[in-house]
Amino acid sequence: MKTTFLKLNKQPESNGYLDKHQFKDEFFFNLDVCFDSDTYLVSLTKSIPPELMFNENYAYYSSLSSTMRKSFANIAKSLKNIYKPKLSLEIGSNDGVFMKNFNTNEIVSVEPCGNFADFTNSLGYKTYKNFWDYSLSTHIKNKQGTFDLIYSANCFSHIQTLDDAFRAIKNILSADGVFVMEDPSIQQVLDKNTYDLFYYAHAHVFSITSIQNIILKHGLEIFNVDSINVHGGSNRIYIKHITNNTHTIDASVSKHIDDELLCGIGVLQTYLDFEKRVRKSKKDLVLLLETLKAKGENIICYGATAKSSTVFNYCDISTDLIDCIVDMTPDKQNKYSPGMHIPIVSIDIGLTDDVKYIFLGAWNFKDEIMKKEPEFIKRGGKFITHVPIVHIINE
Ligand code: DWN
Repeated sequence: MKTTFLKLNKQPESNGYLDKHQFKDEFFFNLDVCFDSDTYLVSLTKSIPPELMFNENYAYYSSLSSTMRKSFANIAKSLKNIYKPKLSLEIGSNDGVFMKNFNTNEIVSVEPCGNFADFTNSLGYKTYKNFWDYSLSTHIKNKQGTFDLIYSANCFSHIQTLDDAFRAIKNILSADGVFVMEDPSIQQVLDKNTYDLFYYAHAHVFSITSIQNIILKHGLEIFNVDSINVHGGSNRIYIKHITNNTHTIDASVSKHIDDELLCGIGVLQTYLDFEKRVRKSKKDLVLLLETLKAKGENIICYGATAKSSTVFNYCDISTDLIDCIVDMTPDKQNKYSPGMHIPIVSIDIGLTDDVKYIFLGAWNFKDEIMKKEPEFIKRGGKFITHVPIVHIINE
């Protein structure tokens, strides 16, 4: 049974960076989050058509952050060494940040966003410009057979039709094959009060337990789990056919599931308590920003993120509190943030000497960002975050 436990009010499409003339056509939906007591899956109560979110204007480039480039290079090397795949498949290849660690004849990919699919195809890779589903898996299987390694990062949490998506994996994974998926962890969201992981692109935020509950129905099972420190805390989950005996089930699987159950991820009250913390986080953040603003301080946001779109639209934070958002993504610069229409500029333009406070819209890259701004810190600049509670980091 599904119970809505969090209402994040009217939210825009969180990756919808706008020009002024597009303000009038912007759409908003009530963003509600629910808990399914049968599967323990946490999902958006209602989603929006994927085509509205994942198309040729998608502006999130995975390779822009050195943290993520390193993370993908490391996992690509490790998977190649361990599994020695003849042919690999990546689902959700974005700008090729993972794929580029393979030769063009070693990997194919699926990417629905046309700008990115065209880019990796132009590099000589084979990228199917489609959404991942069972019919596409059959089409690819007929052309290229089954795959020894399938990898998907920050993609399955975006897929609304999970049963069809896992049925497609079952269909195209070779008998000894391994499917590795990595997505944000609901346990980390509960621990860190990171309600901003909920936005339209994120149809779900997974627990290991919920994934296991879903994939068992499709003849698949988890055999290993790594907790990884990206995107606020994610799980890297290794999945095989239940009928396969060459990959032994690691103790990490039961350990993670036991930990999750101990933390209450299977109990509605856990999420009702979380909702109370989210409401307090909103109150505390607005109060802090209003107090600083009343003292005449200049405050900007660092990172035009889907996450900060959720925060600003939930907390009703606009240019009265945040002067601008700085971001190194050219496709986002000189546009406006979704919903609150805060101007997005390059770091050089937005981070002026009179800026005293930076709100971390990309708190998941706190270390990388603080390392990049020593001058700001030296002149007494302060960073603000709401994770795990609202506070000034280098007070
Ligand atoms: O699931 C998703 C995750 C993987 O990425 C997507 N649906 C959308 C996106 O979510 P996000 O926008 O919250 O992701 P990030 O990775 O937190 O975005 C970081 C933003 O900050 C980028 O626009 C780049 C920018 N940035 C910057 O300007 N300077 C990042 C760093 C590290 C920097 O130094």
